[in-house]
Amino acid sequence: MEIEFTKYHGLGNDFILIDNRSSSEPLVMPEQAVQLCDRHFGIGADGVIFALPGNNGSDYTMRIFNSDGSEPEMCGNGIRCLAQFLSDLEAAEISSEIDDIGSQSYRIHTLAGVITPRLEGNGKVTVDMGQPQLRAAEIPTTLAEADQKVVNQPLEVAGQSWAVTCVSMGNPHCVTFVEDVAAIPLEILGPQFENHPVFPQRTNTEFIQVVRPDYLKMRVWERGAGVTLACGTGACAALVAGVLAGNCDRRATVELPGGCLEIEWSQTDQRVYMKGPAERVFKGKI
Ligand code: ZDP
Repeated sequence: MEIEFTKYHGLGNDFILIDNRSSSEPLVMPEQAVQLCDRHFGIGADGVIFALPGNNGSDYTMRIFNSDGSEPEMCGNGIRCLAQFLSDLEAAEISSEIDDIGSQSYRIHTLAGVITPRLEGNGKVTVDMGQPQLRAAEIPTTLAEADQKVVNQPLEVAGQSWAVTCVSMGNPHCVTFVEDVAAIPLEILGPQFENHPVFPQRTNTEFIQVVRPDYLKMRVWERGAGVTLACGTGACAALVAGVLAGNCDRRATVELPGGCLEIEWSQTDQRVYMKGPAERVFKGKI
């Protein structure tokens, strides 16, 4: 069967998007997703994302397979790409007398609850990422008692003790503040954090340098995907961790290797808002 796909990226975190609106089961299996994500033997991507029909009043459902075939609960850069993809699909379907649809938002059902991306009309997408979850059992991690937060907790990795702060944005994140992110051997440490026995669902791993309280530099090792140029949920987790550890403001720019995201942890509703780009790259058929 021929399947159409469109390639998008958010700050170099790249995804294969599949129009799956006619079926509630993904058109591609996890093993096939691994092949498609391969940068030499496939299309090349950090993950495959499916736009499925909505349920319980949501407009659409998002599912995603990482490049190793595992299925994460959420994906921040991916949901910006999904919003842009849906808008492009809808624009192609309505006879286009209106070329500027302007601001547009979607209620997307994910394994991390309903997430609401809004297209700003300038190539940027703002996402209401919901409230972070901070209790150890919610991350999940065994680094503290089930109902306790994990803030600057010592964790032994590669013969060294790291002060880690854990945050769930629907998916697990382990955040470590360091003097100089460029000096971190990510390829060596990443897998050891990801697969550490204190993280039963494995973990995404972020190293953060506080340049100013409103400007963070981040490098990320993603669960199931390895080194990536950007991670939206990771940038949100980094800011939340920085606030918990007293290292940064509630609103900051997070600079990733692929570019910058604007993140705010709202005092009013305790939700995290992420703003950044989503770009279409090319279309094809599998
Ligand atoms: O939690 C995980 O297994 C991640 N690899 C999912 C993907 C996260 C992502 N990079 C993001 O931007 O949040 C897409």
